[in-house]
Amino acid sequence: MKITRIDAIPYRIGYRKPLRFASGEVHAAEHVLVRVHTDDGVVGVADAPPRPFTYGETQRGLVAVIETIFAPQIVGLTLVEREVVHARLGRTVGNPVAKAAIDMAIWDALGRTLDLPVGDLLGGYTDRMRVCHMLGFDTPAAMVDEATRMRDVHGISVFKVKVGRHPVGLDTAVVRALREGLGDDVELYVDGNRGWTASESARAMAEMSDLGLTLAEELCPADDVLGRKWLVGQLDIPFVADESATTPAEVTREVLSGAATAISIKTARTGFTGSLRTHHLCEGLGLEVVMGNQIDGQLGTACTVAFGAAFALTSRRAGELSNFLDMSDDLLTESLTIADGELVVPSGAGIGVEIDDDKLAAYRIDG
Ligand code: MUC
Ligand code: MG
Repeated sequence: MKITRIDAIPYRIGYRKPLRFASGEVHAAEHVLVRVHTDDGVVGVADAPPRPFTYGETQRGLVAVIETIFAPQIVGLTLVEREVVHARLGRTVGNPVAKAAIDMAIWDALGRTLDLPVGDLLGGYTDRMRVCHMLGFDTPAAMVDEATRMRDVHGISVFKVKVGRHPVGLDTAVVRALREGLGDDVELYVDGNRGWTASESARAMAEMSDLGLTLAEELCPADDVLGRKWLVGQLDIPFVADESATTPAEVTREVLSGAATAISIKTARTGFTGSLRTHHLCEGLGLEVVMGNQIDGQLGTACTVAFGAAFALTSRRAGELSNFLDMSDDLLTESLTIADGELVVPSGAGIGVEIDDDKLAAYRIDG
């Protein structure tokens, strides 16, 4: 069970259509595949999707920090020394995605070594989650078309709508069109990625007050301390902290300061070990939780659903599990399938998925 090597392999897979939101846009999955090797010949894998517009990590930066800073501190430890790994990686303040991928690849290797799924090791609550699809910026007609296709083809009935544009009417028109086009049976919520001010957010939420929204996420920056508190205090639905609450300490600060009333857990940035801590904190504080999407491919989505299905609190709401459908291809030997609005946790050992060597060879960009 001793870790002998960690690989960081950059790869690129194009998107069929870009995903646009208030803080950036993604045209291709330019991610890093992390592999943890052990002296038993086991290989654990996880995906590291850099989000430069949010956390400052880049694909080249991920490879460099894993190879030169993190791997040398981890090689030689065993798979069960996960708290030692957590403490060593935690000396570095930033680089959440690099740390998360190493952590999850270690859990994958542990699950493979023990021949058990990581979801069972983590909590084993259920084997599936309802799926929420995230809709990026477009015209009202195009976004209604996409949501309708997701509902008709995959049975998805929960949608997170990206907002935060100017004028705010661009986005409120989309949400209204979605409600009118899809009817009252679908669940709709909004995510602003900090694009609006507190007062713009308040105006937009007032304009949409008849549309039955269930959550509002990061509409304005948490650093607008008093404005955000003023906004959150007047809403009658939970306000989700996503990029403002990426660690248990940030969750505590944001919630106690009135900047949020619900939390997005993303395994892509807290791995399994950090997500466990955030989950337990949210449970103790009585906060609602959403399993969020860092614009993950299938490997990242398999991690999200494995963690989300492991607990009652994280599996209660639909998880954001479908945006890999926009990718032109993926790395797995067997594709994840969303049917009847649900994604079942892959049942194999570890994260439960296998990397297709030919696909990796075709898409890796390190020569
Ligand atoms: C989200 O929930 O914000 C967009 C940027 C990012 O880092 O994650 C996505 C989705
Ligand atoms: Mg978000």
